[in-house]
Amino acid sequence: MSVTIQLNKKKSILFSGVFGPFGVDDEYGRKENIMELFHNQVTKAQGSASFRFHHRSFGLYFMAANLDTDVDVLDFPSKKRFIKEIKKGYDAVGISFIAPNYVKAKEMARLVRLHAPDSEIILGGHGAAIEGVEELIDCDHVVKGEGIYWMRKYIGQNLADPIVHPAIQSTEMQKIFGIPVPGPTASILVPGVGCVNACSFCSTSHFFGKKYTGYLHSGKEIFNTCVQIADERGTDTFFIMDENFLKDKQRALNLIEEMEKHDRYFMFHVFSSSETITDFGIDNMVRLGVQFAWIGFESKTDQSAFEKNNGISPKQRVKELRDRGISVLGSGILCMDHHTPENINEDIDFMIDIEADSVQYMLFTPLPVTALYKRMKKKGLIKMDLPFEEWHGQKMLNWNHPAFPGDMAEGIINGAFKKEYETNSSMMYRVIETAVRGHEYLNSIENPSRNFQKRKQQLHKKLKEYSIMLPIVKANAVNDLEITRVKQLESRVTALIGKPSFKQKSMIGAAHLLSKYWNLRLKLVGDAIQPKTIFTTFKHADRQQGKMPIKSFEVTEKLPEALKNFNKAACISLD
Ligand code: B12
Ligand code: SF4
Repeated sequence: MSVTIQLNKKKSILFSGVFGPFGVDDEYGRKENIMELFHNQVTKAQGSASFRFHHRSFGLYFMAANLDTDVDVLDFPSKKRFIKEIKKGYDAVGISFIAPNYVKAKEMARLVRLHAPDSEIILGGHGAAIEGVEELIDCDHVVKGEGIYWMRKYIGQNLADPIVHPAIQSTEMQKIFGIPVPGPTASILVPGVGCVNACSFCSTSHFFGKKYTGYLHSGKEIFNTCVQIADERGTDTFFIMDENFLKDKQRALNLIEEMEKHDRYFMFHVFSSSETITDFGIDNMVRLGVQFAWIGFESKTDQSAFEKNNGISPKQRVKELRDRGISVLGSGILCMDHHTPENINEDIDFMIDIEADSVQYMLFTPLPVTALYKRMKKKGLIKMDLPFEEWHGQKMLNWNHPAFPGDMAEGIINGAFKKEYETNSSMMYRVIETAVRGHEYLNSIENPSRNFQKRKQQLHKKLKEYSIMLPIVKANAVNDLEITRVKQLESRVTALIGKPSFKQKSMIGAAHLLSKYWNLRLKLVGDAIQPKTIFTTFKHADRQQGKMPIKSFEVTEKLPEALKNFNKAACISLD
C-alpha cells in the first residue's frame, strides 16, 4: 500500500538559478561576468548611455509551466535565500547554470546534500555540457540538452501533453541614462530551442544536438500564444528567444497571414543569421513586425568564413534593415585563430564600419560540447587549469593563442568597445535614428497595405516615446560628433512627429533630472546593479483547472548577504 502511495505522489520540484551577487570578484565569480546582456557585452563602454536590463532565467519558468506537479522557481537568490528554500524539503532541486557559473552550481549541490539530503539534485542548462560534470559535482542527474521533455519523463508525465507558454516579461529592469523605459516590457516567446547551422563555436546549436526542437509548430499556434500573452501582459511586443526564428520560413510566413487575417499586428525582436534573412526577405521582416534583429557577422576575413555569411555584404545587410526601421545588433568575434596584433584591427573596424545600432564583441571562446572545443582540445590548446569563472569571453582567452599571450586580449576587447562607441555614437542615438529611417521609408510607400499602415503607426508611436531621449543623448554625448548627429536627427524627428508637446517637454525635464542623478550615482558608487530575487510558484491544481499556471510573488532582498562583506557602496538597490 505504501508503495502505491509513493508511486502516485507528485514530486515537488524546486528550480533555481545560481546565487548572487553577480558581476563581482569573489570566490564564486568575476566582476566582468555581470547578469546583464547589454552592459555585459554590448554597451559596456557607453557609460551612463549603457542599456541596463535584467533578464530572468527563462528556461526554468518554461519547464515549470509544463510540468504536472507543484514547481517553485527561485531566480537570482542569495546563498542564504537558497538555503532557506531547500530546507523546505523538495523531492528534487534542479539547478540551472552556464559554464562560468560552475563553482556556484557545485556549491549549491553541496548545500542541497547538507541541508536537504533527501532531495535529488538535477543539473541542467549549458553548464551541464562540461565534460565529466557528473563526477565533478555531487548530483543525481545531469540533463545535457532540452529540459521540458526530460523533466516530464522524470515525473512520469505524458510527453505528448500540449506545451503551455508562460506569460513572462523579457526584462525585469530596463533603464537607460537611469531613466526607466516606459510601459510594460516586451514579453518573452520561446518557439523552440537549437539551430541547425552548427557554427563551430556555437554553444546553443551543439548543446541541442545541432537540431531544432520546436515547441510552437505553426504560425497559428504562435499567433494564438501571442494573443493570450499580450492580453494578459498588456503589450504587443515580444522578444523571441529562438536562435534562428526565421529559419522556419513557412511558420513565420503563416504567422504574418494570421496577423493580417485577424488584423492584430505584433512586434518582434529576433535572432537571425544573415543567410536566413536573405531567404526570408527584408520586406517580409517589416510585415512580420520585426523591430530588432541580432545577427552574427563574426569576422570579415575568408579564413573564418561561416557559411551563413557567404556572399552577403554585412554593411549592405545592416543598411537595408535599418532603412526599414529594424535595429541591428551585430556580433563579432575577436582573437580567432587567424588574428594577430597586426590584423585584429581589421575585424574591429569591420564591425564599426557596418554601422549597426550596436555591436557585441566577444573573445573566441571554445565552450564544452562545441566542435571548436573538440578541435582545440585535440591540439592541446585549451587552458584546462583556467577556472570556469573566467570562461565568459569578455576578459581573457581560455585557450593558448600564440599571438595573444598574457592579458593582451582584455586590452583589445575593451579598446574595441570604446572605439565603436566613439565612432558610431551611443546605442540610444542609433536606435532613434533607425526608427526615423523606418518611418521615412514607410512614408515613402504609395498605397501601403493595411499591414504597412499599421507598422507605420507603431513606428510613429515608438518614435514619440524615443524622441524624449534625444535631448538626454545630446547632454551626455560622448563627443562633438554625437552632438552634431543628434542636432541633425532632431530636425528629421520634428518633420515626422512635430515639435514636443507641453507634456513631452515636462517629461524631458524629468528625464534630465533622472540622468543627472544617475551620473552622480555612477561617479559616487559605481555602476554595479544586482537583480532582484524572484520566487514564483506554479501550482499543479491551477493547471488542472485550466488556469494559466503561473502564480507568482516576489521577494526582494535589498542587499544580498554576501555583498555586505564585499562592497557595500557598489551595490545599492535601484528599485
Ligand atoms: C538570456 C541569456 C542570458 C541572460 C541571463 C538570464 C539568467 N537569468 O541567467 C543574460 C543576458 C544576463 C546572460 C548573461 C550571460 N550569458 Co547568457 N544567455 C542567454 C540566452 C540568450 C538565452 C537563454 C534562454 O533563456 N534560452 C531559452 C531557454 C528555453 O533555453 P535554456 O535556458 O537553454 O533552457 C533549456 C535547456 O538548457 C534546459 N535547462 C536549462 N536549465 C535547466 C535546469 C534543469 C534542472 C533542467 C532539467 C534543464 C534545464 O531546459 C530548457 C528547456 O529546454 C543564451 C543563448 C540561448 N539562445 O539560449 C545565452 C547563454 C546561455 N549565455 C551564455 C553566456 C556565456 C553568458 C555570459 C557569460 C555572457 C557571455 N559572455 O555571453 C553572461 C553570464 C551572466 C552570469 N553572471 O551568469 C552562454 C552559455 C555558454 C555555456 N556553454 O555555458 C549562452 C549559451 C550564449 C552562447 N551562445 O554562448 N545570458
Ligand atoms: S547561425 Fe547563430 S545560432 Fe545558428 S549555429 Fe550559427 S551562431 Fe549558432
